[in-house]
Amino acid sequence: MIRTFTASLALASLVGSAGFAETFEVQMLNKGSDGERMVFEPAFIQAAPGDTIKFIAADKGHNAEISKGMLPDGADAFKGKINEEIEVTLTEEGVYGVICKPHFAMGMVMTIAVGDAEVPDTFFEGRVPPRAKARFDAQLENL
Ligand SMILES: [Cu+2]
Repeated sequence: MIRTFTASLALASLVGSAGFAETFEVQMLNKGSDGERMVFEPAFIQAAPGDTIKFIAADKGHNAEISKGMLPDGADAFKGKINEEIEVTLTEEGVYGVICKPHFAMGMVMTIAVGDAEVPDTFFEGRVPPRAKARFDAQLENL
């Protein structure tokens, strides 16, 4: 009896938290509303574990993928194809660095913070072009 009761409670809390999960939409654009070229908009999202991010191919020629190593331990990387609209649900707390592969050097990057996120020391360990680094730095100011 007790075990059954506990299981029902756990299920109820799962259903409850799923009910509050949010979906954020990110536009992949040749030109942002501030006039900047090759951008994800918004460029920074604060999400909660279990929230979904949907990348919209508003303009052609872009993709969304995790930059190598820029994700929390235990999280799954994702990699969209060019012009592909993808939806990813992020369950691990931490900082996720997303890039558009064709425009990485032009600084087409964005940051997603999930839960109580801190930037790990290893975040910039991989190859990050200067313009991408500058935008990441600005986005990380939000933390
Ligand atoms: Cu792009």
